[in-house]
Amino acid sequence: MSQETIFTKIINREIPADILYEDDLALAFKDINPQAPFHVLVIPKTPIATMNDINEENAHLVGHLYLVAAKLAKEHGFADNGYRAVMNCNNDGGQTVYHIHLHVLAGKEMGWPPY
Ligand code: D5M
Repeated sequence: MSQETIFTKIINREIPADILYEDDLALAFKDINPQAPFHVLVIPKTPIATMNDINEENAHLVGHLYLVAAKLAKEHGFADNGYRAVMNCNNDGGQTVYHIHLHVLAGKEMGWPPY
């Protein structure tokens, strides 16, 4: 299942975003409602609605999101202190945009569990 969300508009530059990274497969931009000093979303350019829609054909894109997340965290100096990368799924997971995205949060010590 794939459907257009606000993130497709960001990929297509139809609405603005503070883009930090782009390659053929992924885009990373600052979250509009940051929950940490550094809060970036890493998304695949191919829309995948939820984690439930990850399959053998598109799983490589998810690995790529983690690669980009770690690259950005390292580049911004968070590798040693640490950071969090999280993907929310559906209502109980707190998902609001149905185009999968890895939240990359850093710059403060985070608690656990996340509620
Ligand atoms: O996270 C969805 C995230 O997407 C949430 O943290 C806000 C962010 N968001 C929504 N619209 C925008 C735009 N236009 N730019 C940047 N960030 C945005 P979820 O895990 O689905 O709750």
